[in-house]
Amino acid sequence: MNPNAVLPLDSYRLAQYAVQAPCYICGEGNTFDAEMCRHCHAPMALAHQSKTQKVQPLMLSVVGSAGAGKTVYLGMLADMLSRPNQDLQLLARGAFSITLQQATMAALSQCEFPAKTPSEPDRWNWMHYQAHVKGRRNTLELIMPDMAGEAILEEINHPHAYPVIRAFLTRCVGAMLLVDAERLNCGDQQQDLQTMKILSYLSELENDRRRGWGNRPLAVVFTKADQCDDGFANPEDFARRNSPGLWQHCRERFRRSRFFAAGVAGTCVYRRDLGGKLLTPLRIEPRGVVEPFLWLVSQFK
Ligand SMILES: Nc1nc2c(ncn2[C@@H]2O[C@H](COP(=O)(O)OP(=O)(O)OP(=O)(O)O)[C@@H](O)[C@H]2O)c(=O)[nH]1
Ligand SMILES: [Mg+2]
Ligand SMILES: [Zn+2]
Repeated sequence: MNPNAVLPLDSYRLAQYAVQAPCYICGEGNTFDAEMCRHCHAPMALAHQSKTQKVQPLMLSVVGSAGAGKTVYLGMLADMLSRPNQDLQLLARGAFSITLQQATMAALSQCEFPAKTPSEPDRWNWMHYQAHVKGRRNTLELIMPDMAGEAILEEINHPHAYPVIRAFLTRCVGAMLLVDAERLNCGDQQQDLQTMKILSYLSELENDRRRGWGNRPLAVVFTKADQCDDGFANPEDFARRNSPGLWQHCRERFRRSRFFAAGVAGTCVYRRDLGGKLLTPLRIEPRGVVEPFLWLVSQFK
């Protein structure tokens, strides 16, 4: 060993760990190199990206019970709006924002629906997009996660079970509430009750009348309307007849709510599979997908 050798000290590297990076969703501190927030599991890329931008991103949520069609809807919406020359064009920020679109379109192109969203928040897909709206000078920054319906209902039944859901829904400026029209049409009361639970949870999140959910825009979207044309004709009337609890809640507690109907698939058939019967879309015929989102975005001046 040479006693005169100069060894560089690496301990200065530890200094950067002393400065905490706040998570964009829950605000808690994390190390500068964390990939996901250790408190709520939201990607830390959201915090790093928003620090570099002048405009603060708007957070929009897509809520609904398990199997309501959130993943299919969001994946198709992202795909439709990523094409140029439209009233609203979305441009992904960060490769992670494209995963949901990629997985959904890959499944649909093979005549399959995408897999169920896992309940663990660290496995959710987050979408961070830059939105160019025709006739508008400034672009908008939007953040939308694809949350699992089971996790949403677990948080509602046991508040604080999923801190990321509570933190996100508290800070959101608007929401799309997806409701399974096919199940409602079959007289499934659970769908109505679960959506009423979601609305009650939202309205109790913030007491302030002006800032609370009663004053935030809410697009109620009847999904799978391709399976019951009734929904497309007049979504509000469909709500009044098939989901009276939801309709009443919206009228009384959500001043800025509007009803829509959407469908992604055309004809669907059941295919026998090892696990039993599997619903297979023979054709993809998106209808009414963009309208609720355009309305929601138009609510932010
Ligand atoms: N006919 C028809 N079926 C649909 C449509 N969208 C979804 N589905 C059916 O509904 C199922 C659930 O859709 P998802 O998008 O995975 O539902 P989700 O709300 O993300 O469910 P979780 O991930 O459990 O919260 C799909 O596997 C399809 O069988 C649609 O537009 N039309
Ligand atoms: Mg899903
Ligand atoms: Zn967090």
